[in-house]
Amino acid sequence: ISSPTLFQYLSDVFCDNEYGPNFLFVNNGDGTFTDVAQQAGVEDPMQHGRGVTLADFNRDGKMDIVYGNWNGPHRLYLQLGNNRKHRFKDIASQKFSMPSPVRTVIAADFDNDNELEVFFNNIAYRGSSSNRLFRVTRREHGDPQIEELNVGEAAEPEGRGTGAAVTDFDGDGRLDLLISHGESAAQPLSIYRVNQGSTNSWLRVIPRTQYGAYARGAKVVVYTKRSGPHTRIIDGGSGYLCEMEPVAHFGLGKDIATNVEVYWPDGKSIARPLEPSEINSVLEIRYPREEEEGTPEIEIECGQGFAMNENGRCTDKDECTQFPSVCPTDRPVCTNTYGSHKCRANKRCNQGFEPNDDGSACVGEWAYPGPRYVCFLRLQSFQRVIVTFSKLLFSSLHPCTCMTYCLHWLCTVS
Ligand SMILES: [Ca+2]
Ligand SMILES: [Ca+2]
Ligand SMILES: [Ca+2]
Ligand SMILES: [Ca+2]
Repeated sequence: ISSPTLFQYLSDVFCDNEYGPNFLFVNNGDGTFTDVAQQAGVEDPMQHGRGVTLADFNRDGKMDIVYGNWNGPHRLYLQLGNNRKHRFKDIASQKFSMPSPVRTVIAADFDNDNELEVFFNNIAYRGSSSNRLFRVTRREHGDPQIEELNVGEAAEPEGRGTGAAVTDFDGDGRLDLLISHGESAAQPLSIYRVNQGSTNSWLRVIPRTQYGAYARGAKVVVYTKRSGPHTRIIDGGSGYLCEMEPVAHFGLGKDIATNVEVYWPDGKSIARPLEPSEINSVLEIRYPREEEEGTPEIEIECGQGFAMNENGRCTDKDECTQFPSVCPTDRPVCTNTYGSHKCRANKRCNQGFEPNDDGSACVGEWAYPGPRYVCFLRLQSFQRVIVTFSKLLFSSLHPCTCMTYCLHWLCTVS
């Protein structure tokens, strides 16, 4: 899959390989590429990759990689690194990663609720194998949450699915799902429509090249009032044995889209505000003429946590630098985050831990909402460390049975 994965506009190449490690070729910008898959943690050398696609699940502007492995664990790699160091972390849940005879993988907002879904098309080649659907919900201070959804009739447990794609066939603003079958048995095509989210807003953006063709390799960012920036790639072909439409489809839920930015692979870019009349429509974006490239003449609203920079593009506001007294005196340590910032107490903690909000204890770096388990680690020296975990993380399991480093913890519900 070829797209601006690691940088603003240059196209990198990710190869989800069978029989051998994956490649992640970083575009050096001078016609050469360097494979950084191993350093980035996406080599996965023992698995056989099938469908792959890119999406920004946590809306931090960095593209994340999701792919299925043939009868192996499926991956959802969140991009963590910065411009110099590329690093990914697999956040796939147990259910999400469950091995299956997978073919195409699609990431799209099927119900236009603002959060992305991941669809796995499985082939029933030795007994039945249902297709599956997961919603990946962004969380402000934590990794996205993954939940399995009912895929309805599109489960096709006996389907010999070999490829799938999305587009809006009937023009109602909701993506429809097309699944092709064959290879090991002749079956007709199927097309599914989503029966949820009809009241949610949406926007479809089609960037063009200077010659009027679909701009493969372009990146489209839509800024919103409340849910931050939503990024889509017009990729050069994702899925498996198929290719997605060259359209950036945005589900907006009840949020309001304020402006759109498009980055072409040659470095050209454009930013312009969105009119309320343009919501729920298909927007064509021409390749910019010289004079259109600079700062837009009309004021752009970037939404909460973002501000317009000198180039007229929306960027994260560094609250810690811009407003040195943004944090209260009992939590004076400010850390800038994408679209927001964090304040914490001035307390020193061991690696992997951070002070809790009032600075009275060191807690694990995860911050989950909801009920919490308090775990005590009993070391030989009788040193006691407290860490809090959410119930979400453990679901029905005993809070300390599911994580290896938790084996020696004693837990109580706080
Ligand atoms: Ca991301
Ligand atoms: Ca959704
Ligand atoms: Ca539709
Ligand atoms: Ca910020």
